[in-house]
Amino acid sequence: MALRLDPGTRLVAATHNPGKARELAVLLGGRFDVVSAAALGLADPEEPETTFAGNAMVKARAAADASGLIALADDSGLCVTALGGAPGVHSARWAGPTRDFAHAMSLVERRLADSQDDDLSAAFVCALAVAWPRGPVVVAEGRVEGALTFPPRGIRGFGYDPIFIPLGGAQSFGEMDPVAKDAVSHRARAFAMLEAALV
Ligand code: ITT
Repeated sequence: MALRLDPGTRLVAATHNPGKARELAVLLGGRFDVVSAAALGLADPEEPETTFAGNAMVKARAAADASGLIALADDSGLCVTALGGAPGVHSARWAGPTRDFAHAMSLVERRLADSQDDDLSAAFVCALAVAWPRGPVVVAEGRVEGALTFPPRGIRGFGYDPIFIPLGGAQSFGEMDPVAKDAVSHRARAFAMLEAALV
């Protein structure tokens, strides 16, 4: 089987996160026939792994096998240097069952204060995996370095975007135009690597 994605291929975007789904749709650029996990009624699988790549592969595998379609999954998060890489693969969990990111961002601020470390460096990491039904899976990881800022700035984007300023930038991801975020984001970098691996 050729590990390539021909234009027009039917794909399931295996995420239940609307912010990610929006960004993935832009990256896929209308080149594929994309159906959402929600539209297919796919379950939100457990994320048992300790790495972004491991979890992305689990999510893609589950969606591909359940739907019979090629699946694209994303596992991502914010890694804070002074917190030993937390929240990392637990980034969604820090927002609790109601996905309250105002709470998650203040938790990051409190944990930083507790650490008494003034290092504000952090990175967003994204692993994207493509799985073929009962077939192979390909994964790629992208990363963007930056620094945290408090209080949160901006209302664009999603999740932890308002507290993250990419290296060399002046605006937080929450303030940046979505096109500008896409030009440097962990998700866009993972996507470029995935495309390179698939053609
Ligand atoms: P799916 O598993 O259904 O894709 P999820 O939100 O549970 O959705 P993750 O387990 O990968 O996905 O959680 C990653 C969290 O990290 C996500 O909920 C965001 O809050 C945060 N995150 C990832 N990428 C981000 C980005 O580009 N901007 C802001 N926050 C981001």
